[in-house]
Amino acid sequence: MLNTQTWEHFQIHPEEAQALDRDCTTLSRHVLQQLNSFSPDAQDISALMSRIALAGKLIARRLTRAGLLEDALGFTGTVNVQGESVKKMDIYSNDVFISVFKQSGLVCRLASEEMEKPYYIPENCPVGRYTLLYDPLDGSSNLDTNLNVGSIFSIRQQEGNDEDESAQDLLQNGRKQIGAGYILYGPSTMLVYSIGTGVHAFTLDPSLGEFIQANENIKIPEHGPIYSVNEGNFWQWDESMRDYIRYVHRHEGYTARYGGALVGDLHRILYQGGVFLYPGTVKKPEGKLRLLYESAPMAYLIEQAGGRASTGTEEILDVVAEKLHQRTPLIIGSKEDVALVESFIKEQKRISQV
Ligand code: AHM
Ligand code: MG
Repeated sequence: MLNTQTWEHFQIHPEEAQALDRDCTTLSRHVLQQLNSFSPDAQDISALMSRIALAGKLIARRLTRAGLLEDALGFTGTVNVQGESVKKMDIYSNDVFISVFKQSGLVCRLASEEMEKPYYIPENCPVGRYTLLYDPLDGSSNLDTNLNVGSIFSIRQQEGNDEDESAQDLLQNGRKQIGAGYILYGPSTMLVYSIGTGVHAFTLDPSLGEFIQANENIKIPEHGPIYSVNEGNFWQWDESMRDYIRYVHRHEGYTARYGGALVGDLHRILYQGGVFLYPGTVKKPEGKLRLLYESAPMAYLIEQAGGRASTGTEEILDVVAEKLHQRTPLIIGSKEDVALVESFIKEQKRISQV
């Protein structure tokens, strides 16, 4: 932000100068400021974030026109490694990330929810010693009705052999992440990221083609009114989850919000406070969300904003993945609300041990 002294250098009105200054706070400038350095590592992370932003712009551009294009929406007719039907936009978005990182010299390996095994970019190795993990289009079933979707990303330092297909080095806890964030494709496109120095949000200005700073150092409220969960799964939950939901039904001050896309649902909670839950169900005992591509990146971000993420019994960031596409129950959001959900889980455990 400009101080009065700096304004003196502008020939325009201070308010205009301030707006201009804000417009110039682009994502790449912000990343460099955060790292407080022009070292090669800082340059790499800044360039990496710019590439992620480019992926976001490409996906956003296609999404805004998808309904008008002949072949953009609908299913491909195939199923992914998780046994889920794949949408054409899932594949497009996955390919966008690969494409923007090819010949970038930044990322040696990409691991995505949509690919059984990591994708190596040999020409980037060993220069690019980072792995990017991502969910290219989270909540893509929302596309059927033109509702919000998102992309989730996580950056890790690569530790293993470049060509080791089992990617054993990724089977570590979420504290190994060096950055994470998401892109929300809503009424406007927003990119929210953290590289360990708080959580910062940017809005895409389509006229400039740049992500411009919207909020810096976002702090999630300690407690909030929102609970966000697919209540249609009530019959499939453990009794502790049902008890929690009964509790919010019977107390004043709660409001339900569930959009069916984690990025949008958590974005609202980041600003307004509350809790998002995707617990285990009868059909999916480990829940639906994937540890490495969804839960761990979101946990990293929410912790940076002062919130918490838990499986119900363990911090999400402490969970060591056993396999690449592992799922995990997720309770994430404001500290007090996550603790309240956990208290029901503890109580249920106590009762069952008596
Ligand atoms: P996806 O990555 O295959 O789109 O699945 C993840 C999405 C999340 O965005 C969302 O929170 C959840 O699935 C919704 O699941 P459900 O329809 O079971 O409520
Ligand atoms: Mg997803």
